[in-house]
Amino acid sequence: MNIYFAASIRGGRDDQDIYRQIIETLKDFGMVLTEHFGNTGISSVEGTGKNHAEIYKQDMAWVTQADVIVAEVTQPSLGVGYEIGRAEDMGKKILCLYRENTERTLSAMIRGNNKLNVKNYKTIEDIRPILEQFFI
Ligand code: 6K6
Repeated sequence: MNIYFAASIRGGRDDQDIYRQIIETLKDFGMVLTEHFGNTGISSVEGTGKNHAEIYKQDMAWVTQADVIVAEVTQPSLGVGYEIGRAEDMGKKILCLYRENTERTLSAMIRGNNKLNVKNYKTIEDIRPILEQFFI
């Protein structure tokens, strides 16, 4: 099971420790192609050595290769929204995880799309049961 984990980078890295913990849990369900997105060392401004075109090409290749997409959508991110839309068009199974005890409100383009599985969570402890249900 190839899993593409999508999460905000340029949209903001406030939740990076949560991303890291979700990725750790996801690894029990399959191979996480984007494990490095949980690195707490990634900032929203510094690059990783790859140019933008290389990042786009690599990420779209991984989305294509993935069996499922799991996106943390609490922090609004253009890149995550784009990946979700592309993955939907490819017919991928998509889980969107939204942390409900924040000031942020989820876009209607995600919340209102019945092709997506959108699940609210409060704490990291809520993630495993949500994943167990999704990966059945
Ligand atoms: C890291 C820090 C600054 O630049 C980087 C390297 N950038 C990226 N590396 C890999 N994937 C990226 C990068 N920027 C965006 N993405 C993809 O878009 C990831 O798959 C994320 O799921 C999503 C994040 O989009 P933004 O708009 O929040 O950056």
